[in-house]
Amino acid sequence: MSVVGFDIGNENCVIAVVKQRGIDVLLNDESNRETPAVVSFGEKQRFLGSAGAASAMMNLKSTVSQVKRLIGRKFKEPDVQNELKMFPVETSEGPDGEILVHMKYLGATHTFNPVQIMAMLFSHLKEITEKSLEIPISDCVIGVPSYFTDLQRHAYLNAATIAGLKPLRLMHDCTATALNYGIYKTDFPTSGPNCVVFIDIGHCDTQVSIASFEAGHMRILSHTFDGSLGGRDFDEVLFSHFAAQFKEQYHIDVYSNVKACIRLRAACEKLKKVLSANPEAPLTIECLMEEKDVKGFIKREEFEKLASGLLERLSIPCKKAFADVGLPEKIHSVELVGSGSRIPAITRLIASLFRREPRRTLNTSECVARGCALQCAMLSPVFRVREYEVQDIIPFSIGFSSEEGPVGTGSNGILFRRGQPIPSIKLLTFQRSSTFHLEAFYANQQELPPGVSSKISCFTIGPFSISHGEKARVKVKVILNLHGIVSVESATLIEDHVDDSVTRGNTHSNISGSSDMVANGVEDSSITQPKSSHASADGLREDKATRRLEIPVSVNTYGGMTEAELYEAQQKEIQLAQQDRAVELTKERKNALESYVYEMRNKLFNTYRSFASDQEREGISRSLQQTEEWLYDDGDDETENAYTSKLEGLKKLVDPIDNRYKDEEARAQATRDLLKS
Ligand code: ATP
Ligand code: K
Ligand code: MG
Repeated sequence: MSVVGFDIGNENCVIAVVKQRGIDVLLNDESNRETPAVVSFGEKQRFLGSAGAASAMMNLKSTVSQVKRLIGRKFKEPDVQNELKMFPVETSEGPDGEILVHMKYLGATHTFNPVQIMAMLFSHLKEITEKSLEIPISDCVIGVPSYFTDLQRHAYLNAATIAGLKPLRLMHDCTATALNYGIYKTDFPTSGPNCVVFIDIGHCDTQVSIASFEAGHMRILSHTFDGSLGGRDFDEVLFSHFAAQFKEQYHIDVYSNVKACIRLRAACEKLKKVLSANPEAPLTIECLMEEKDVKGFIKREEFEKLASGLLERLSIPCKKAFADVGLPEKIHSVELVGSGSRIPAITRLIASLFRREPRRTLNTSECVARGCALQCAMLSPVFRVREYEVQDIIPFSIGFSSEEGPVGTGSNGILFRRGQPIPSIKLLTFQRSSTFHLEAFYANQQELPPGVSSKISCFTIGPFSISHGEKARVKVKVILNLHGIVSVESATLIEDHVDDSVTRGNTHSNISGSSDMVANGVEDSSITQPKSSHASADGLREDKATRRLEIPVSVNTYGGMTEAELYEAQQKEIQLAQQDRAVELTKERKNALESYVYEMRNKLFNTYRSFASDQEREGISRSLQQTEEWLYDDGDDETENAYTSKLEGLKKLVDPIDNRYKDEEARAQATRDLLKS
C-alpha cells in the first residue's frame, strides 16, 4: 500500500511518494524529477511523457501538450478557441459541445476527448510510480487549480478512473503547497494565526492563495487566480517580438510555418530562462525556415518592457487576495512557487505589492506534489501522520434552485458561498408530492474564469409517492465534497402519520412543523465537517408517528461523461496500452537479437575459439552475418515472433559450443577450489 501525490502541470508533472524517511520525488525513465505533460501518437504506438516530448517534432500533428487547458471545457469557449489556434492537432466540436481531438495512428484516425488524453498521462505517471516502487498503486491525491470548475474536477476524476487510479482527494495546488509548508514549520513568530501568501506561477496560469497557520492547523483564507497568465505568456511576448524582427530582417513569416513557430517558441522559452539569470541573451536558430539561419539578441530590460502588460495583469489576483484578507501588514511571509515565477521582474513586482521580499522557502517545482503526497498519507488508513488539520475553501459561490425557484437563504439561491469550507454539508427541506429536480449552478459569473458556463448539474429526486395528504417533507442532503464537487448525497421522504392517538413528537418543528408550505427548500443547517455529523445532526428522530423512506437520487453533470462512455474509454485505454506494450516488446526482442549477433561474433573468435571447430565457426559466422543483413533489410520492422524465432535459431547453433565452454569453466573452477582447500 502506497500513498502518492501527483502534480499535473501544463508543462511538467511531478510524482511524490511518502516513504518511511519522508517524502521522495520519483525519477522518470530519463532520471528526471519532472515529466513533460505530453502525449504523442507515433505510427504504431504512443509516446508518453519524456518520450512524447522527444518525438513531438516527428509527430507534429499527433502530439498533444497542455491538455490540462482543454479538459472539462467547451469547444466554443473563446478561450478554448484561442488555445486551439496554437494547437497543431486536428480538433472538432463533439455532440455535447465538447472538444474532440483527432490523431492518426495504426493507419487510421482515432478520436479522443481531453479526458482520455489526460488519462494517458495519468497512466504514464502511474507506470513510472509502479516501476519505481515495484508495487501496484491506486490511492493518490492529485493537485488541481483552485479555479477548476465542477466539470473539470469530474473530468480529472474520470481520467484517473480510466487510468486505474483512485484519487482520495483532488487538492488545490496552493493548498498542497501550504500543507507542505506548514506541517514542517515550527518557527512562526506568534502562536496565533500567521498569514502566508502563496503565489504559484506555472506555465499557463497563476494562482494566489492566502493561508493562516496555527499549531496543528491551517486554514485557507483566499484563493484568487488568473487562469490564463503563466510562463508561456512571457515566451509569447518574446515570440511576437522576434517574429516581427525576423520578418523585417530575413523576410520570413514564421506564422505561416507550424514547425518554425514551434521552434521559435521553444527558443524563446530558453531565452526567457537565460534572461532570468543574465542581463542579456542571444538567440540563434539554424535553418528556421526557407533555409535561413536567424540570429537575435535581447536585453533583460527590453524583455521587461515587452512584458509590462503581463506584469500588470499579475497584480490583479494579488490585489484581490488583499481584498479577501485585509491589509498586507498582517502577512507573515510571501512564498513564490511554480517555475514561471523565476523571472526577476516578477519578484520585484511581488515585493512592491506586498511590501516585502518574497521568499522561496519551498522547492518551487516539487511543493505541490509533495503536499499532495502528504495529504494522501493523512487520508490513507495505513499511514500515520502527525495530526494536522487542513481546511480549504471553494473559490466560487454555488447556488441551488428547484422548479419552484431559488433554494437556500443566500441571495441568488446561493447555498455554498465563495469561501465556504471544503468539505461542507447542507440540509434542505422541501414540501413535495412527487419527483422534483434540483439545479446546481455558479451563482456569480464574475467569480468565474471568462466564458465558463454557470450550469453545474441537475439532480433528480425521485421517483417517490406519498401515502396521504397533498405534500410531504423531503429532506435533501447536499454535500460539497473533498474534491470540491457538489452533489446531492441523499434524499429522505418523511411523512407524519395522521393518527389521532399519536401526537407529533418532532423536534424539528421550526421548519417542518410550520404550516408554511410555500417554503421552497428551506436551509436547515450547515455543517462544515461531515465527519462530525451524524444522522442525528439533521434533528430527526425516529418515532412511531414518522415514516422515513430513502428516495433515489440521480445526477446529470452538464458536459460530463456517462457511465457507458467512461467504460468505453477504459476499454480503449486498455487496448492502447496493450498495443504500446506489444510494440515495446517487439523492440526489446529486436534489440536482444541485435546484441546477440554482436556478442556472439565477438565470442566466436575469443572466448569460444578453442571450443568450436573451423566448420562450426564458419557456419555460425555465416548465420550471424545473414541475421545482421536481415535486421537491416526485411527484418527491420518485423513481429515479436520473428525476432524470437531468429534468436532461437542462432542459439541452437551456438549453445553446443557454449556448453562445452561452460563445462570446461566448471572443471577449471573445481580444480581451483580443490587446490585452495
Ligand atoms: P501549470 O501550473 O500552468 O499547469 P506547470 O506546473 O507545468 O504548469 P511549472 O513547471 O511550474 O508549470 O512552470 C513552467 C514554466 O516555468 C514554463 O513556462 C517555463 O518556461 C518557466 N520557467 C522555468 N524555468 C524558468 C526560469 N529559470 N526563468 C523563467 N521561467 C522559467
Ligand atoms: K509542475
Ligand atoms: Mg503547476
